[in-house]
Amino acid sequence: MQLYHTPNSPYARRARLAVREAGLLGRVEEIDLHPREENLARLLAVAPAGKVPVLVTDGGAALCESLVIAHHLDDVSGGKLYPRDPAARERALEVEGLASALMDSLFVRSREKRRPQAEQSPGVIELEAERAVRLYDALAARVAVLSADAPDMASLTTAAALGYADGRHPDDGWRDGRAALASWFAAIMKRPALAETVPAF
Ligand SMILES: N[C@@H](CCC(=O)N[C@@H](CS)C(=O)NCC(=O)O)C(=O)O
Repeated sequence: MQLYHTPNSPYARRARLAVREAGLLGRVEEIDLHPREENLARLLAVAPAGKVPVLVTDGGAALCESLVIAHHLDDVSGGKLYPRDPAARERALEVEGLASALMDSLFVRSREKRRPQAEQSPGVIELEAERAVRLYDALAARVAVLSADAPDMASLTTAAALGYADGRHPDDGWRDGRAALASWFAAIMKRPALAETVPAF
């Protein structure tokens, strides 16, 4: 398999974490497309959406969307990325959804803030900042579902989203008043998969 990524993309990090924690690193060639502008033609050759990550499977399918990629890697690994117990699986899916929504919100706000000043929408920035606060709180309230010892996609998506918050939105101060979430994040960051994929913002 081949995984097209860029080092600072939280979505690509989610997929790269999935590869590692599913024990599939030996079967996946990671292709770094940074700098993006120079490598756009290479990306578009496999991905009409023009977004990373993209996973080209052993069967030659080019999968876009990090969630789709995570599910395929779960299949390939024989179910290493999601709990099997139905109740635990539901809880994990709930948290993965929240973390995914946080990632989207942080990314939208970051992109908005990188536009020329005259094109920025203060309304969008404010809306997304408020959304992020709600989602930090929701994740903090579900910290019991997160694991640093045996992380599933709920934990890996949350770690990728919070790592992106550290890089792009440090002023959010997501650790403030969320000590248990901060402590879990510090613990999961010690795993090799997390350490190997730290973005360089
Ligand atoms: N929903 C997609 C989002 C992927 C995404 O937006 N990737 C960004 C990098 S962080 C990208 O490639 N953006 C390029 C663009 O918007 O043209 C996923 O989960 O994979």
